[in-house]
Amino acid sequence: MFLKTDELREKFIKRSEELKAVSDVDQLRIEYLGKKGYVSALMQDLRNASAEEKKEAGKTINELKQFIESAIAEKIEILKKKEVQLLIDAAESYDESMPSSNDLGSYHPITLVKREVESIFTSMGFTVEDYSEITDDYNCFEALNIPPHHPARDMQDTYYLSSNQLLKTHTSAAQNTILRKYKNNLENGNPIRAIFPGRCFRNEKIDACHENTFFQMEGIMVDKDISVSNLIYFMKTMLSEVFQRDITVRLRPGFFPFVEPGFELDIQCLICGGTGCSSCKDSGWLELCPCGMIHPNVLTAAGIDPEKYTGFAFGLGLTRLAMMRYGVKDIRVFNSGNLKSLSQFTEKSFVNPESK
Ligand code: FA5
Repeated sequence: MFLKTDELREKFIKRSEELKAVSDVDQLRIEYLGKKGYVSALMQDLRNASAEEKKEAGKTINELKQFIESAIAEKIEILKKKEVQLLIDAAESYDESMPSSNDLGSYHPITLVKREVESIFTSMGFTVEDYSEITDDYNCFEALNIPPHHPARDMQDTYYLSSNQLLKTHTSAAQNTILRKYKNNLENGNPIRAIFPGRCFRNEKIDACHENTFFQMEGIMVDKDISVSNLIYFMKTMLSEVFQRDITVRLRPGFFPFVEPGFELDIQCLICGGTGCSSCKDSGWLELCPCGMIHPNVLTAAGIDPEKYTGFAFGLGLTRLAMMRYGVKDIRVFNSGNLKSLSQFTEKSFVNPESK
């Protein structure tokens, strides 16, 4: 046993010296401290040992565990510092002789808001996933507990393509693919945490708050014992980070076949302050982020056992969030291609390091 712990310690030190980025550290942590990692395996080996042996070897294993934990924390600190330094070095290498000009272009406000929300969620351990704009009936509806002829399909007037495919009507269409991609995480004792922004298409009647082409950002989290409290915590954190001030929200029951229970999360209209205007269809509220607990049929369709795992999902209206974030009264501005309007946003709200 002593031999094994010493060997593992040596091996760990060697591996940890080879790490180059903060993102690599997690893999090493799982290898050593995860449920199926080396330290657990050592603990398992002790099952048939005598009480005396257990006491002695248990102490040694715990020392090894503590050593690994603190070495990992130290390594993260070192790598973080290195990464920050790299950013600083890169920033310092900009060309001072370049003329300062706005002709270089600016980011679209939806890109800015998307990046902001992405960085909030990645700081909470979520991965950012990409998904195609063209999908099929199975992913967009059936895998989401919406069989053919289900009335919920009427809520999303869909553009079908001649190839039996369709333009995705919501980012939920990626749920099945992402759940499948990461379902092995669960067996290894790690949660699934992912966000997937994307462009959606619906044959909508266009007005100040509806477009036929708009952006959403889906988020999912699955693990043992995930509940509505976790969902509310993440929603609150995201909104307070985006707006950096108190905003009024309301949560009310909402029906979506792929969640149970389901909610509508509305934000009080920031254009009119809740008194009613064309941006919020005179209601004072804007539907922003429907959400709920993932329906067991959706987990089953992705090969995840709903008896063992639960999860939440949300579908954030990114275009509407950008409206509220920048005080844009009419959603049509975003797809207008009007550079005079669109180029205002970068400088007003964000520092854009790439434009240096
Ligand atoms: C959905 O699309 C569900 N997939 C959301 C969801 C995900 C529910 C996960 C539960 C769990 P809905 O059709 O309400 O739901 O659209 C979600 C958000 O997208 C809306 O609140 C709104 O902010 C935005 N949205 C919907 N349609 C439009 C549109 N035509 N123009 C602009 N934004 C829209």
